[in-house]
Amino acid sequence: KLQKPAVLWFTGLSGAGKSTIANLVEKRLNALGRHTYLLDGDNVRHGLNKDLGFTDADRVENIRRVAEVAGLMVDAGLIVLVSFISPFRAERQMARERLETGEFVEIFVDTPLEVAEERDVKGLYKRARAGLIQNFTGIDSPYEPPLDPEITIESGALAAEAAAEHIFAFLLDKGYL
Ligand code: GGZ
Repeated sequence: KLQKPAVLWFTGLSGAGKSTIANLVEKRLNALGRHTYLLDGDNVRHGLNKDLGFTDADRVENIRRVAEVAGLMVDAGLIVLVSFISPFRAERQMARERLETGEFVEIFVDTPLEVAEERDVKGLYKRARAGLIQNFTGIDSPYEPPLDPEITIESGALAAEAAAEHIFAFLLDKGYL
């Protein structure tokens, strides 16, 4: 293989900074000539998964399909960046088990609820608090933090660029690049 395929699986609350960091990491990988694909709500929830909402059952199915697609892309040799809340340990574990040892890099974007809610870039937390959105992660739907992620980003403290740098350094150090 010309490059070592892998899934960089970003998990964390809405507004934690997953997609911002994933985009920066992808740019760095592309600058090295690595072929990548970034799976996120924008390109999956409007198409493949447009039949799914935010009940527990729908999130489980959302992540199951995302894990399958990420696995197929790894079979094709890509470095796949996955950016979903992916709130449940069991489905993240399923995604890990779909792959070979070392191919799954779990990145916990550990932004506290208070910080994400304070930022509230899209006003979703405010709407959830007002009861206008149901099953909102961190408000009335659970988030199960990873117990043993490969990387933890405390993005309350670390700016997105620094977080991307940290992840890139990990990939270099562990022989992914
Ligand atoms: C959580 C919701 C909800 C509810 C809409 N709960 O900040 P965003 O807007 O851009 O990211 C959130 C996104 C979460 O979708 P995921 O596919 O990542 O979730 S999961 O992995 O749990 O399936 C948010 C928006 O969708 N959003 N309603 N109720 N986030």
